[in-house]
Amino acid sequence: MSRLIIISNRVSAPKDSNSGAQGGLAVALAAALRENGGIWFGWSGDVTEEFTGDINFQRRAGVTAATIDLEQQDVEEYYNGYANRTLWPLFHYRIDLAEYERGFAGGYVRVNDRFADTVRPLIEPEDVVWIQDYHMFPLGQALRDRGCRNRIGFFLHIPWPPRRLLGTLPEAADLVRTMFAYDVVGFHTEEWLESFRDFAVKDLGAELGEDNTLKLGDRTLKAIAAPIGIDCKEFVEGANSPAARLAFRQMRDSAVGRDMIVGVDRLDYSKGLEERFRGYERFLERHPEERKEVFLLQIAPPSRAGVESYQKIRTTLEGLAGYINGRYADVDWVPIRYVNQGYPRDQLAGIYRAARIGLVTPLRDGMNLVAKEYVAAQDPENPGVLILSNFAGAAAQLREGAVLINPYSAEEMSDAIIQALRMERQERIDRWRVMMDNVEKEDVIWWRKRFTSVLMGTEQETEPAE
Ligand code: ADQ
Repeated sequence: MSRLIIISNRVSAPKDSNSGAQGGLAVALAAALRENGGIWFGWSGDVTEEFTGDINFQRRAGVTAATIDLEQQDVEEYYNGYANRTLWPLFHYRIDLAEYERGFAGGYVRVNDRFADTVRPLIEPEDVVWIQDYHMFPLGQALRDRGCRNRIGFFLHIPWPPRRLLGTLPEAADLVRTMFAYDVVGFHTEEWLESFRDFAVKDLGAELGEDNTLKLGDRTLKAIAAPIGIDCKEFVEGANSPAARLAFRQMRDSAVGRDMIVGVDRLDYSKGLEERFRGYERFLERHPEERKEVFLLQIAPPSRAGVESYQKIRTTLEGLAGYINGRYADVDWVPIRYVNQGYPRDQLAGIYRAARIGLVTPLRDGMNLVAKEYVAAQDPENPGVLILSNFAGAAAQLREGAVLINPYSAEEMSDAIIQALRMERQERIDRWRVMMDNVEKEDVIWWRKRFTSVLMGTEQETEPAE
């Protein structure tokens, strides 16, 4: 069996094999590494004065983690810059926030070259390489340029934008051309895959073959849709753990008979938090009779604080939560509990379970695992209702059971909240069951196997570098 080399911006190999703190993706990738053997390579998260390329190896819970430090300028141009100020907003359809700077683009290529230089000597001829996410689009090509003939796959965790949007990026054609270094390219949904195919065919002149194979020059890649799931079994167990039961009881006690609506998101403009608050406000305005009967718990730990648009969204939300609370709160009731910290996963599961409604309303999201976690945490006898944005990748799998909305419409959000609050228990159970069937079946292990089986089954001769 081939060893697996996983490469991602950050390495989150679990500290111990039972650690649930990491989330499904890290657990699934670590499990793949334990099964196949191999290495998880990436940035340590630390900054060094001058780049040395020294690799720090650590053995963590049966997984070998190999990390390198980057220079401050690398972090500014590659991570805060091209990844999070250029690609992230663009790929989430926010070209108004996307910054196109040659300095960022240059830093991005430089850091990908640094990754390639350092990881290349670790790759043995029979290894299979699996690269994760938008920080690393050109890494496959950089490895090919260094004579790497291994099978290489790439998985994108965020949406792929429509071709006309992508076309606004000055480096778009080059970036997509480099992706033909991969043997397999994976997306969460058919929609993201179609947009990629569209660009490759119409803008680069790639030839579309059977089964979403795309040929450009002497390279052929296979594009697949492989929706990521959660570690459902672990999450259900977590939801029944003592920590979850305690969190559940505490939430129920503090709710004093009121229905709780919960939102859990990284503090990111793509998650539609401003629109969510406005939709909830519309609900309070339209339904005065419900005012003291419900409250919204919004958990939003800050992320990417080094990027200005994230500082702005944080300020906006603080203002909006304060405004809504000021306008509607009473001495014995606050409409929004706005919390900026993270919680251990078991506790989170208890909180999800105590919520009558899970409000997951991103404006754009590759998948959205919170939607699936909310479903997995529910009490099968008395489940809550998932209100889900039509623009989350998760909507493709959960559309039958969720109440789907357009998150840009405050009225739709308000109507969905009232529909969910009034929904009979039997309808809630029926809707939950169809969603849970999917969350159980297409879990994170299923996702990982789907991707790696296609990747490992792909045979392709690559000409050695000149
Ligand atoms: P994210 O944008 O980070 O991931 P998401 O899929 O929702 O979005 O995952 C967030 C994770 O963080 C969840 O597991 C959630 O439980 C956890 N989390 C959030 N807030 C938390 C808190 N306060 N305390 C503890 N845990 C918290 C990117 C893409 C997504 C895609 C994933 C995986 O943007 O679209 O689903 O990768 O591919």
